[in-house]
Amino acid sequence: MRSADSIDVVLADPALSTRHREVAGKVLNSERLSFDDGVFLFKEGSLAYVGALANAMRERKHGDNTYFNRNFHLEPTNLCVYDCKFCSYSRLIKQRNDADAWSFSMEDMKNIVRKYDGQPVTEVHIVGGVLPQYDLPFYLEFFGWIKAHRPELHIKALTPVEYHYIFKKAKVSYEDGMRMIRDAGVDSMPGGGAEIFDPVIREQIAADKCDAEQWLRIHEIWHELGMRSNATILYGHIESFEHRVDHLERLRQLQDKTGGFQTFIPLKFRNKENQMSHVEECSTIEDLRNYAISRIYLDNFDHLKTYWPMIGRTTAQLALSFGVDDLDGTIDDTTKIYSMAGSEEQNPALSTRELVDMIRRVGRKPIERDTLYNVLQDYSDVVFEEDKEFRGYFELPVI
Ligand code: V47
Ligand code: SF4
Repeated sequence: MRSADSIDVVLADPALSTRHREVAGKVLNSERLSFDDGVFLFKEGSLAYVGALANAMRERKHGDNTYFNRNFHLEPTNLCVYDCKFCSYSRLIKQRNDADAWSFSMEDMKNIVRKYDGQPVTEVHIVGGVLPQYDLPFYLEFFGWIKAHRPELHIKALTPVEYHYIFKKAKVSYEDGMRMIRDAGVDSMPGGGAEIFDPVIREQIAADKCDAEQWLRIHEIWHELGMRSNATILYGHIESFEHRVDHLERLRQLQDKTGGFQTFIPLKFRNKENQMSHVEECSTIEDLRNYAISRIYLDNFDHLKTYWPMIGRTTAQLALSFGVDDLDGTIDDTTKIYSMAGSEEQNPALSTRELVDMIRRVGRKPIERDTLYNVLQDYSDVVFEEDKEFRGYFELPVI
């Protein structure tokens, strides 16, 4: 159902309150929602209601375009000096599971990059645990090596959590450190480490790493250098709806100031192999509501991404009708953080054909992008070799 039809159905409900109509009117007239509107949506917005509004906004911004890229992930280590309660890499969890610990050497990391020589990937996503040996000189050397080895490969690397740690250790300011990282070849920053900005909740789940102000400041400096980054939220654990809106509000304010964020990625809390296993995971309905309200509230973010290995392919497809316009990537993966935490996909890798197929099956238009959202290829009319003999199912074009 297209957005115009679904909104008509929702607004035709005579039981819809005046407040629901007022908030819907704001969204449909491209007016900004207040903090209270955001909380209202979380508390009183049914899936159909927030979904119809988010879909309208998604289609206003992107039509049916659904973006993906071809990337690989590199995690230097799954050991960490920090002790985030939700994380299977935390030092306390790792002491119990020494057998599956790894820490790659410089040469190991170069070999992982070399493995993709000649393959059509456009991005390497580098993020992992925090350890003293992965310091500023180590990363400057590694980034410089990647750029010399494969200059066109986009390096999306490290979060304010790592940067805060390595700059402090090297005794350099955030400003100088970010300039050094940029000059060494880092092209953009992924969105991790944001978790929940509220200090009380952050203290309980991610006590000792960089705080909200430091996370936001590092992104701000990066944007001031003319660079782009992403943002995330870790939701569905012990936070309240007010905490979620507070998180979105802080991001929206920084985006007003710098315009440097490209995409927002809600990350669903998973409860395996961590110190929060007693906390129940939220439902798929809550996942979709959270995507939708994020889309509606973050009016100054161009893109909303679902990270399919974490949420699973089916929910990722559903999310494309609840505000999401980006499916991340083919993600040939050495990543373990999500599979250990109980994500839907244990060996996350999808071919381009499979990703394109996932998007087409729900009636959207697959567009391959680079990390900065330049369009590389529109797959609307592309017929893959494997599909030539195959006729007769769902939205795949009849050949
Ligand atoms: O910050 C750790 C999360 C994040 C769990 O920018 C968990 O394109 C859920 O930020 N349950 C890192 N989440 C990953 C990340 C990311 C992923 C994909 C794309 C991009 C991008 C960024 O992973 C951490 C943390 O919030 N995480 N443990 C867990 N148990
Ligand atoms: Fe370390 Fe990041 Fe895990 Fe926290 S979330 S323990 S900083 S790897």
